[in-house]
Amino acid sequence: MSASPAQNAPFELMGIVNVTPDSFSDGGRYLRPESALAHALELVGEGAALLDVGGESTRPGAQPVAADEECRRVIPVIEGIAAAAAGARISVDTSKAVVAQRALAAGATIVNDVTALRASPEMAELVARADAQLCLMHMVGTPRTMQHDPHYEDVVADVKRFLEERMRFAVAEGVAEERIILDPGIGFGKTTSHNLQLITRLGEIVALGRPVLIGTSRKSFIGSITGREVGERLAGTIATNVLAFERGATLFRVHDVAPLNDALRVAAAALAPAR
Ligand code: HH2
Repeated sequence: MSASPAQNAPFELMGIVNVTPDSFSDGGRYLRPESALAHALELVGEGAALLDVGGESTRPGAQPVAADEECRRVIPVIEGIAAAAAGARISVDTSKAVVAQRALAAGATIVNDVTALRASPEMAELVARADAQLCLMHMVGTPRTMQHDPHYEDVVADVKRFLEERMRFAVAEGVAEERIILDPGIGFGKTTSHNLQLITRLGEIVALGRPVLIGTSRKSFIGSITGREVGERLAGTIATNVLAFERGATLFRVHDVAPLNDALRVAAAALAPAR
């Protein structure tokens, strides 16, 4: 039985489509456009309302990829998903305006910029002109440096202040506030304790008034708690996403769509009387 998104579900699943040789959990698996497309359509069948297509790994220590190569990886996949009209919205996971521009022309409607508009000066204007949705994520430094002894006064307050400032910047550049999604950036320049504090106190980020997206899927803090390898972190992924949902997140960026769809539907049903 295939699992479609529940009607009026209070959450949406964003299926991860990594068209990269080096992503931390599925690098190299979907490098051919045909396999990435088949995987994307499978995720829609499992209940993904959004697909996040990325051509550059952001794992700790990852090397940057040239824009041409990133386009070569993601554009055929975005075109394929759009042509299949599978019913999922397409997000492009990029911090380069040229890649975002081509992705939007190919059928994407969301730009997921892990640098929150700090990498490409033209990105804000491009998003504004296209009236695309924009995900602003918190990260300290760059993927190459972010895990070098991350330190915060109060991680939740610092992340909240950063997201507030980035949202103000985006709006000043012409992006409609209603188009903005916020993401605390789990694993991006954070220790296990920082990640756990962000999940537990996620309500403080939700209080900023925009939809909150969370990406814990298979990340290393789950491994550091459970001792599990990357392919064995589904249970930890479910636990963290259910907690984030209970605290007000509505968008969940995950590799394993079907089990997360079940888990969040049950959590939503259980919490419905209290909401
Ligand atoms: N995490 C990853 C990549 N992009 N975007 C948002 N908004 N939030 C996240 O938490 C997030 C993200 C890292 O995960 P993954 O894509 O699986 O790995 P890699 O960056 O190695 O491709």
